[in-house]
Amino acid sequence: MAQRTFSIVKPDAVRKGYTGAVLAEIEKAGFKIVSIKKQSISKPQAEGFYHVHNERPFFADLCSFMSSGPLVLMVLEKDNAIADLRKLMGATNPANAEEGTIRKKFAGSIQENAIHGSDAEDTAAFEIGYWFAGHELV
Ligand code: 3AN
Repeated sequence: MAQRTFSIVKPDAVRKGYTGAVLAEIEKAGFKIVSIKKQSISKPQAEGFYHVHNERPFFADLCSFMSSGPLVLMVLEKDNAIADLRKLMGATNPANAEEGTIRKKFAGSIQENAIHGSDAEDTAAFEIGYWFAGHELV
C-alpha cells in the first residue's frame, strides 16, 4: 500500500548544487513527489524538528547546520516509502554508506550528510505535519 514519508535535501547538498541530482535519484527509485518547497529554516524550527535528539552531544551543531542555508522539504509517496527511502539514503555516516546510495554519492560527513528521511511511521506523521499544512498535500 502506498505510504508517505518526509525527506529533506539538507543545506550542504543544496549549497553544492546537488538538489536536482538528489531529486533525480529519488524519482528514479519510484517515489512520487507529493509536495516540495525550498526555504530557509530558523534555529528554533530546527530544534523543534530534531527534539528527539536534544540530549545528544551534536544537537546544537546539527541545528546550526540545518539553519545555515536553504534546504528542500519534501513529502514522498510509494509502497514501503519509509524503509525504501532509508535504503536509498544509505548509512548516516557516508564513510559507511553502501555504493550507489545518495549519501555515498553526495554526503560530505556524518553531520553534513545530504539527506534526511523519516525512520518510522510515527516520526513520518510528525515530520510531515511539522512542515506541511493539509492543503499543501493534495
Ligand atoms: P539519520 O539521519 O541517518 O536517521 P539520526 O537520526 O541518528 O540519523 O541523526 C539525525 C542527524 O543528526 C543525522 N542525519 C546527522 O545530520 C546528525 N548526526 C547523527 N549522528 C551524528 C554524529 N555522531 N555527529 C554529528 N552529527 C550527527
